This record gives sequence, C-alpha cells and structure tokens, in this order.
Amino acid sequence: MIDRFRLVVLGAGASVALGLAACGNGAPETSSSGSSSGGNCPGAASASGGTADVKVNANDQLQFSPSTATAKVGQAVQWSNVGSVLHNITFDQQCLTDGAFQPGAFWTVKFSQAGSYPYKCTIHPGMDGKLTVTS
Ligand SMILES: [Cu+2]
Repeated sequence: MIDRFRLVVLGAGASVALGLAACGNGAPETSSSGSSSGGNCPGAASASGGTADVKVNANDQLQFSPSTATAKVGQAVQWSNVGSVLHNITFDQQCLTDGAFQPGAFWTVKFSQAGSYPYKCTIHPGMDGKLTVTS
C-alpha cells in the first residue's frame, strides 16, 4: 500500500519535472528569434565619454535632469551619473539600454532615427525621462 502510493507520487513528480524542462528549453529560443529588434536599432550606444551635444544627468534625487531633452539625428546624447547611487537607463529598445549605470560613469548614444524615446531607471520607480530626436 505504501509502496504503491510512493510510486504514484514519484511518477507525478517526474512528469512535472519533464514538463518544466521542456518549457525551459523551448521558451528562450522562441523569444530570441521573435524579438528581432536588434537589427532595427534607432541608435548606437557606447560607454565612452567623448563630446556631448546634449547632456542629461542622473542624480541622487533619483531624477533624470532634464527629464525631457531634444536632440537631432546624429548628435551625441550623453548621460552622466553625477551622484553616488547606481541607476540604469532602460529604453523599450533593448539595444539602447544600460543596465548598470555606475556613479561617475558616462553613457553616450547617437541616434540614427528620429522619434520619441521614453526611458526610465527601473531601480527607482518614477525616475523616468524622454528624449525626442528630430531629423
Ligand atoms: Cu535610478
């Protein structure tokens, strides 16, 4: 009686584990092939300093300053972390995202496509900004 019960439990556990493994193997491949936004990135980011045409600070008041900025296509937009707190700069476009914006760091993006690009720091709710790029 006890042995039969244990077999049933083991069988159920094994099939659940197999099901999870199948999902885990399949999902990443589907999502990576589905999100082909990398080929259509509206700009190019680099961690280097360089000359900035438009500057935005990320500060210890947990704000981007200015919160709205405007640049032209081809201009260098530079974010500076002027405080002592770690931030990130998260765009909808993953290709334009800096996941760990360290204190003292610079991060520069040159946009090749006009548009409106909202972004945020996901570490600090309400810390968001918008960049408008004109041609
Ligand atoms: Cu932040």
